[in-house]
Amino acid sequence: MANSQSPITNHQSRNKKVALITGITGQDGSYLAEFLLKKGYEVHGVKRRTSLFNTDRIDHLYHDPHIKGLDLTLHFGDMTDSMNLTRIIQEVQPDEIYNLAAMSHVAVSFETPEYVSNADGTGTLRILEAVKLLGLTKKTRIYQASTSELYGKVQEVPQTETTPFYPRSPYAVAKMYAYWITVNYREAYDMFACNGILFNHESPVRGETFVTRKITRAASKIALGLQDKLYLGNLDAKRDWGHAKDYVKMMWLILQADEPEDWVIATGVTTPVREFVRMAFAYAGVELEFKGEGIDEVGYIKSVNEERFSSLITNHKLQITDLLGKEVVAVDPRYFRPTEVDLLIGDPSKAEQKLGWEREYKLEELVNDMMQSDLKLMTKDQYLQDGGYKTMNYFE
Ligand code: NAP
Ligand code: G4F
Repeated sequence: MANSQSPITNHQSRNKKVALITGITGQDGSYLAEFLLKKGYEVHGVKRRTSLFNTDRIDHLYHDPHIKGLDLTLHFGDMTDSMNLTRIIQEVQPDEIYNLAAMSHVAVSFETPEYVSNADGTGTLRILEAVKLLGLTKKTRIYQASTSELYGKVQEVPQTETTPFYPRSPYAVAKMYAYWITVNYREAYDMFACNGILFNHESPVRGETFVTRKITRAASKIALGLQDKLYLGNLDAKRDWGHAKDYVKMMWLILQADEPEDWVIATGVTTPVREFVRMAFAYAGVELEFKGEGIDEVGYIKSVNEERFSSLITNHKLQITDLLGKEVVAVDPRYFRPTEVDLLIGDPSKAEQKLGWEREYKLEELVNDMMQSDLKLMTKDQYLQDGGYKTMNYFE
């Protein structure tokens, strides 16, 4: 996709609901844009100026900007720029704002703490204050992308809307400010502003450095003979993983409720990272076993289901006998965090009862969706290599 264009705000004449999504180029932003366009919304998104195109996830939703009657319009912007955000909101006059933009990587937030507090914390204030200053408090409903990271060193199992917070990273602390400033504007100015406390959700377009995607990419490459080993950090951490497709629907439902409230969105099931690794390899017919402890723990290939493996990996470089016994997973302490969140498991009862929250994807289906997609992607790399082209190996 080329650069974004000046906004065309023709919604008043078209009688459509108008949504503004910050973070539209991210995992959730792309699924949400697709969902809202299907619902007949006029969708506007905020994207950052980048030196390379960063719109891969939404290119399929976009049309030539010179064609009139666009449903999707992109605006250059940044969560750290109040004037820019205020101008966009004034031009778009949204019925709904979904504030998804954030530096969302927990480990990276330890290295960029000041920036994270500005973009993820104060950035949320900028949105709320702009809506107030522009006199849109009665018109515009606001969804704030809050997170299960707020529970951090968990004070209760499972976590609910009333579980006390104990954030464990600069990211979580910034998101805690964003959570409370959203509650405060709701109470102070009678705004329809809500927090969705979403537990981890993943997909084939999950960022490559989050653990699930790192695993499904590596399992695919290892099966194809394009990578030797996957290095991970804490294999014992447990997460409540769902599919992003299911979760964006809840963002929308939260803004359609009768009253503005805060909601836990989770599956109620928790799984260790090690088990996710096992499930990813199992998709390709590869059975892993782990041995050793702590930083000496390794995962090796115990057996291969030849029929399954050969049906998926048609052009494998390695013989199945080469794979047996091979160590393919190891621990690298560089992926440990200064403070870790050991266990997350949400109780979604309130959303189930009051919003009718149902999930289409179970964990196994999520893993299968991601593996199917990454195997296809990596097979493309293999064809390129076989054709004499160079492909990059990213170290995630
Ligand atoms: P993501 O894939 O990392 O997307 C983040 C989006 O924010 C991207 O579009 C990114 O733009 C944009 N962004 C980052 N900094 C910005 C800035 N300063 N100004 C404007 N845009 C900026 O994250 P996600 O997984 O879709 O998550 C969406 C939101 O939900 C985030 O707020 C995240 O913290 C929160 N959340 C996520 C999960 C989860 O499991 N996925 C769970 C709970 C809460 P670029 O494309 O240019 O980088
Ligand atoms: O995939 P992760 O990086 O996700 P994390 O830290 O749970 O954060 C994600 O979910 C939050 C919701 O709870 C969001 F708010 C946030 O924006 C983000 O989307 O790590 C998951 C677990 C951690 O315990 C981590 O220590 O996996 C562990 N892990 C083990 N090895 C690793 C690795 N994580 C990463 N990224 N890379 C590893 O090599």
